[in-house]
Amino acid sequence: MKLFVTAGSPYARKTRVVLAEKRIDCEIVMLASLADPDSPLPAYNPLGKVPTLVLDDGSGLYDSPVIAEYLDSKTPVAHLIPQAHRIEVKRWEALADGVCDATVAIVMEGRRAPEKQDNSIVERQRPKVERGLRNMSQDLGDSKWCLGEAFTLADIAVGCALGYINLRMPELKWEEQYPNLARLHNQLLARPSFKDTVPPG
Ligand SMILES: N[C@@H](CCC(=O)N[C@@H](CS)C(=O)NCC(=O)O)C(=O)O
Repeated sequence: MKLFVTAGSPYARKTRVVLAEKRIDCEIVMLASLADPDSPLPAYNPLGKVPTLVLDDGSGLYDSPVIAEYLDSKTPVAHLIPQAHRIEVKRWEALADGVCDATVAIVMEGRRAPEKQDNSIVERQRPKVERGLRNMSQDLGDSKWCLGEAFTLADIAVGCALGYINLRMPELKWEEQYPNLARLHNQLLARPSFKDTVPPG
């Protein structure tokens, strides 16, 4: 198997963390740019996005929730989507990924030429990030992990979203507002799977 990623993608980071937690061997192909006209991605994923997992039979698998679930089903080591809590875990993942989607939209708008930027996009996306963080904090409460005592894909998805916000919107200073999310993030950063995949500044 090989996994196409970029260093900054929070969705790709989620799948890299899953690989590490599950101790699954996989070649990581780090792409420098997603705009390369000779990108290898469309051969495996018509959407041309990372992450894309290429299976041993040459077929492509995407997107990150599908890859994470596939990898989790491959080995019983460190079960990350407990069957009894599957929908709960997927709901956390959808929230975390949605926060990343809104953050990506803000970043992309900021990269357009100043005269082409549309502030209404930022105004629509920013509350999604803010409400998402508030919701994560409320649902986490005083629990050790998102689902209580068990470390799951929910924690991985939330940790990747928090790391991405730190990279792209450091002005949000969510750690001050939500100390329980900061505690969760620090717990995650103590794990090699997270430490080894911190997006470059
Ligand atoms: N929902 C997808 C989102 C993947 C995604 O949007 N990846 C971005 C990088 S952060 C990408 O590849 N963008 C390139 C493009 O849209 O052409 C997932 O969870 O895998």
